Amino acid sequence: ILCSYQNQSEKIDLKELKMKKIILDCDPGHDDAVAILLALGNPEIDLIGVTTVGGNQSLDKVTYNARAVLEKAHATHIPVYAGCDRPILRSQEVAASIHGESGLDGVELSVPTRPLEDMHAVNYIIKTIMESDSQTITLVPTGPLTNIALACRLEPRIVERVKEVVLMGGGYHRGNWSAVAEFNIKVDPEAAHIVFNEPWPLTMVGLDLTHQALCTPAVQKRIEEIDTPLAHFVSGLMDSFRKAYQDNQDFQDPPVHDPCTIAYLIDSAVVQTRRCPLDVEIHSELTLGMTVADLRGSEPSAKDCHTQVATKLDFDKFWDLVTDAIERIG
Ligand code: PIR
Ligand code: CA
Repeated sequence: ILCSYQNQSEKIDLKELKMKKIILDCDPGHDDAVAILLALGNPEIDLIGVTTVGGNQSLDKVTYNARAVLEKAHATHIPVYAGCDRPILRSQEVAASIHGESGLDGVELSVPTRPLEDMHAVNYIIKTIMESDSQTITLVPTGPLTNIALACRLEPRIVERVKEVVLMGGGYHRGNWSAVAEFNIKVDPEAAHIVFNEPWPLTMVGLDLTHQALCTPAVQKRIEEIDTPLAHFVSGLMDSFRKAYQDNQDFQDPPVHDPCTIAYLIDSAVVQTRRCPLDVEIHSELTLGMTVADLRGSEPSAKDCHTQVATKLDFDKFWDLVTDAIERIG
């Protein structure tokens, strides 16, 4: 009996070891909310903490939203840390035209029962990375990069300890907040410049990829058929996200950007990538916040190049992961 108990606990340890430990740094945001749910509901991912940053809406609003989404998903064990309330240099610009006044317009939010943690997100990120084994923590930013940039400056040793950074932001062929710049990068380009230029392994899951993650009516029907309060909550989010994208971005169906980062971490076959040098434009007015990818020549090796861009999404596999996560959470 003792022996089988030991084996069982060893198995549990092995399973936990296999799970990817992530900190999700977000600004919910309709698609950030789906990223939280995919991270919670997938067995490969160990969501150890959620940090928030002013972005889609003010810091107070997106922090409340993160807690409300966790509450809705019965995940009050996940700690939430509030971070920076504005960009490093520039004045704040929110995406109310897309996410509304609340940041999660269109649904009724659960009242969070778990209090907000009493530590700044930047300090939490540093403390967690410095106290964990090296190469065990993955950072997943899905908002402006203010917290991550400041963490690098406050404790530069985190850079070589982080396993990898998988972020939603940028794009190599178009923008959504200007012709060439994507919102998360455009609103705090200096922060993005810092994060892209640190030598850690970095995957840019940009608009080239996320514009393939459309929540079509067929996809939304699948979500509704799960028929739990959480599934109807997600469907409600998608209704208002669709309306905003039709009214403001000339899309029929909304692209659900942020969970693509998590999908890549769960199964790298869902998101194809291409290694290439990347940098962020911070000097020009016309192209401010543009993520410039050098796609010339043959693909460099990981040894020669620490950055890569996401190129192609496996649409069916992606939505299988999202619906499976919503189902598992219940
Ligand atoms: C901002 C967003 C989404 C759409 C627009 N038009 C603006 C938010 C999303 O939360 C995502 O992280 C990223 N920023 C996409 O630009
Ligand atoms: Ca976001």
